[in-house]
Amino acid sequence: MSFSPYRPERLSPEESLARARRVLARLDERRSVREFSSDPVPRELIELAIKAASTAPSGAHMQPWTFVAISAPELKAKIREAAEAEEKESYERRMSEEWRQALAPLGTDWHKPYLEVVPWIVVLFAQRYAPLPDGSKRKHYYVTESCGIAAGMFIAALHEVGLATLTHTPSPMRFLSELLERPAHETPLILFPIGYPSPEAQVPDLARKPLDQISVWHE
Ligand code: IYR
Repeated sequence: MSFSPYRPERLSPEESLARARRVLARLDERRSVREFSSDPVPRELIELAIKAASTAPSGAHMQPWTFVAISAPELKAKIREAAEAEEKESYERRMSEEWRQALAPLGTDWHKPYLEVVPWIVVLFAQRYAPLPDGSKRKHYYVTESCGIAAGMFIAALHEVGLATLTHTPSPMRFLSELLERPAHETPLILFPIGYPSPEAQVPDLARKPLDQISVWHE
């Protein structure tokens, strides 16, 4: 691999601090949304958010992700139907009492109407390896970590352009591989319903943990 110079602009301390506060304020405004508007979202906005996500670092730069973007109404209806079937089973039988209680304050249940309301669903698939033309497999490294970082950047990019999403993980997610006809080396990781929030959207009054509860310092 060839190398080239990397010289990002060095900011003054004041400018860095001002930007750090701005970034925090922007990210702190973001909320996971479960009530969406059906207003259309141009495909280009989704393309750009996927490209932004794909700037994420990845193990050995293997970029082990596939973003499947869906606006086709029939497919969204099928995804909703299959997700609700799995979620109903989970809520009514598979989840432990402890889990159910942890979710109770969020008020979630197995109904997922937003899967049909949103203009777009994007499903992030993790490529566990890459199949090579000779039938062998090229190893991928730190796949879940890499895809997790890309997912975070995707969410931030969507938020930055005024779009809302939800990290939805209908469990188990195998049905997505079948419905979306993904190959065996890809496993579904996160489903993102994407759109503008409904004007009536409500979000729970969550508190973010303060710095002293989420960090430990050695200076
Ligand atoms: N996947 C289910 C349940 C669920 C699980 C967790 I952990 C959450 O933070 C929220 C929901 C659902 O989407 O309803």
